[in-house]
Amino acid sequence: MEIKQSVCNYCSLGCNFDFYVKDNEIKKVVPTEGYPVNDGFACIKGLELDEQCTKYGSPNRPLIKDEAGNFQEISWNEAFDTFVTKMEAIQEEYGKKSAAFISTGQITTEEMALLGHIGRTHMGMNGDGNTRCCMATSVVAHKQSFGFDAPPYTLNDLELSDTIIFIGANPVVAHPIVWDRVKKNNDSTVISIDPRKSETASNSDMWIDIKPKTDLRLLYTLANLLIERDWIDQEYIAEYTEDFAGFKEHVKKYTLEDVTEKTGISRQQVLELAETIYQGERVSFWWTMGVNQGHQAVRTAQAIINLAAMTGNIGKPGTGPNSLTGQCNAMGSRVYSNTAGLYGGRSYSNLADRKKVANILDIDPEMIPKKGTIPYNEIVDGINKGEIKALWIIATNPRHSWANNEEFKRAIDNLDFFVVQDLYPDTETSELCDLFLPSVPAIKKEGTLINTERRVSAVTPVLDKEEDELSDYDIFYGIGQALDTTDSLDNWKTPKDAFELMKECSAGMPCDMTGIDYNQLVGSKGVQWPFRENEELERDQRRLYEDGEYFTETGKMKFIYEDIAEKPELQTEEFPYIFNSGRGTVGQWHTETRNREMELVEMSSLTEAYVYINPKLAQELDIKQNDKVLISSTNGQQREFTAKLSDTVQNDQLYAPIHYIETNALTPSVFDPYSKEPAYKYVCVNVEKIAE
Ligand SMILES: Nc1nc2c(c(=O)[nH]1)N[C@H]1C(S)=C(S)[C@@H](COP(=O)(O)OP(=O)(O)OC[C@H]3O[C@@H](n4cnc5c(=O)[nH]c(N)nc54)[C@H](O)[C@@H]3O)O[C@H]1N2
Ligand SMILES: Nc1nc2c(c(=O)[nH]1)N[C@H]1C(S)=C(S)[C@@H](COP(=O)(O)OP(=O)(O)OC[C@H]3O[C@@H](n4cnc5c(=O)[nH]c(N)nc54)[C@H](O)[C@@H]3O)O[C@H]1N2
Ligand code: SF4
Ligand SMILES: [Mo]
Repeated sequence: MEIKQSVCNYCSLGCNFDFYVKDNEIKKVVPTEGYPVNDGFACIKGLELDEQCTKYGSPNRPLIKDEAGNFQEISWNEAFDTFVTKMEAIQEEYGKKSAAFISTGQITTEEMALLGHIGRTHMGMNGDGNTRCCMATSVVAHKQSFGFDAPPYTLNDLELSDTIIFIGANPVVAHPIVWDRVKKNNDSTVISIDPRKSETASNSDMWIDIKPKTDLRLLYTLANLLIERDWIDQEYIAEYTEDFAGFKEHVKKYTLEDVTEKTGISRQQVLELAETIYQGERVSFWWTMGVNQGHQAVRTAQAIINLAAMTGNIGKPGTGPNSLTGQCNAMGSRVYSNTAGLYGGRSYSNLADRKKVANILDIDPEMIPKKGTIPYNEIVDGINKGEIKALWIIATNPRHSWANNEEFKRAIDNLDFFVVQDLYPDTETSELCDLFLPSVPAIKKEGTLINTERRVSAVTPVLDKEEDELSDYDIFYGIGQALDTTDSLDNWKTPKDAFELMKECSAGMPCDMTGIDYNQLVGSKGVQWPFRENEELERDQRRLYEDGEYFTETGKMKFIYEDIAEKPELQTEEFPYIFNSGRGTVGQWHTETRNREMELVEMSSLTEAYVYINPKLAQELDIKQNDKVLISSTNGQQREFTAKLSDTVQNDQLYAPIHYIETNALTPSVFDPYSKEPAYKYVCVNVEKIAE
């Protein structure tokens, strides 16, 4: 039996597994011992990677819709020709920007890079990723505060911390290995800031039951308290940061006076929290979607960064303002997808960067766009305004997952040509397309993924592809070859070629990976960037900013702050409750196209959309366990849910898992002004029992 080590392509932890393979069949999946992320542990999703595409998989060949609306199989060459002919005709008539793509954080770095090359450089499209729904806030926060989108930590910091503060993060469900590592750390105080008594809050030492979307006020109040009491690291501030004086002045107005009224947290608790941060020797802050998905999300993320920096909790073991990523290759998409930024974290607007990349790719610099893509929401708006006529979706299911998802359906109905590239032809999005391009799952792919702590890990083809099966890489390459272009794509022939190009683009940048040997990555412990050519790898856990050097022009971390904005809407008599949404259970993954293949998850998950309601509220509304309720949102939509009574949600709030299409029917089209990330987690609704 052959043992092949590869990486899990669900969440951003990037656990490694040993796949035992015989006669092109996976016999056993075992978490890799000694791998720095998961060291012999894993969650149910990774353990069932062998189930991928066994029950529902795709046809090997592409599908095209006939006049009657039924899919018909065609050859790959026909599919590539159709793709290119239709896209080029539309672009000819309406301009290059009348075609767009929306991609993902769930394909390999090499695939992302090639897609960026084909879609943006060659075809001149706009193209964004579903990472806009997820990480865009952290990206902007990092760029502005640190000068580069580089999350500072290594996961080992969880074990080295004496005070671990989760903000809008539920790792018990969403990042199980993070929680495992918290449990390994016996000497820490764990705090969870969440409006809901999430699985993580329930298992923490302290639950801060904050009112939804008031984190910024809490964080500014904490900063003010720490400054007033001189519980800060003056030396660090003076040496390594800039504009602390402005920040100090700014937070003066955020006092204990009205903190309880505004955030729902008692003064005593706020004080206790400030004291805990002060007394902690190694304090780490970990945030995810409860922060990133909000109407003032970037500033909230930066308030966390400010708090960590002013208390000297950055660049040292067990510290950090640490944003956890979501999807397996969110980090790859952030630096190598050629969408919002140019390869290697470079800038489209910088002529020297464009020339450098053109030189590496051996193309005319004029081919490289001079600015980043328009964001996801503007692509959807552009379709609805009739400016964008063709859309290509890769490895995401936006008919289900996009905020206010009926808007997305409306957009699809407006398109002249709609292409979906997925594992399955029956996702909510795939079934609406004109042309379906099937890819094999990651167990048949080659390339790399970059995890939440910047660790590059090898995707090894565990199984061989069957006849006519193509990976996303092969599909992009096929489209590239069908294009009428002078670029032969000769330097992009294989995933390894793409990796070598990206390595060159990364040279001298904070995400430098010129020291990584593609072949040696297989079966290794992975490598965190930066890792420069000729550098010795002394440790397999490395963090950034250990020397206090940031990537800003001044080399200092910037304090960034702003007045607190009005909430986009307030609870009214008509819409008195706040509708929050997020992950349901460990086994469930987003729109559930993949985890429906997993028997254990299928058996244990509910098939119908459900919502958590506080028992007291339920009683007031005469709602009993498992009653059907109708939820009406301020966005004009109403959907039916099954009521689950639970005191984990507060009396004026509801919580719905995102794994059911009903949830995003109700979410708003509200975005952070800087990151354009949807504010999924806050919308005002009403709920009523549906008469039997
Ligand atoms: N099992 C499983 N794991 C996953 C995923 C999955 O689908 N299933 N998806 C992956 C992806 S892509 C991502 S991005 C991550 C997401 O990981 P998380 O962000 O940890 O997950 P969520 O459940 O979206 O949200 C976290 C918490 O934010 C809270 N929250 C809501 N509003 C606020 C607020 O105003 N303030 C604060 N402080 N908290 C708030 C919610 O109540 C929720 O408990 O998970 C990854 N892991
Ligand atoms: N209300 C609410 N909505 C949310 C969120 C929330 O917290 N609240 N969270 C948001 C977040 S953080 C995220 S990341 C998004 C996720 O939203 P989506 O990206 O829409 O969710 P997935 O179900 O992961 O969709 C991935 C698709 O890619 C396909 N796929 C998987 N692997 C491959 C591959 O190798 N190649 C190809 N071509 N296809 C593949 C799968 O079959 C699936 O259809 O949801 C967002 N939506
Ligand atoms: S924790 Fe994340 S990376 Fe690890 S096995 Fe589970 S889904 Fe995969
Ligand atoms: Mo995400």
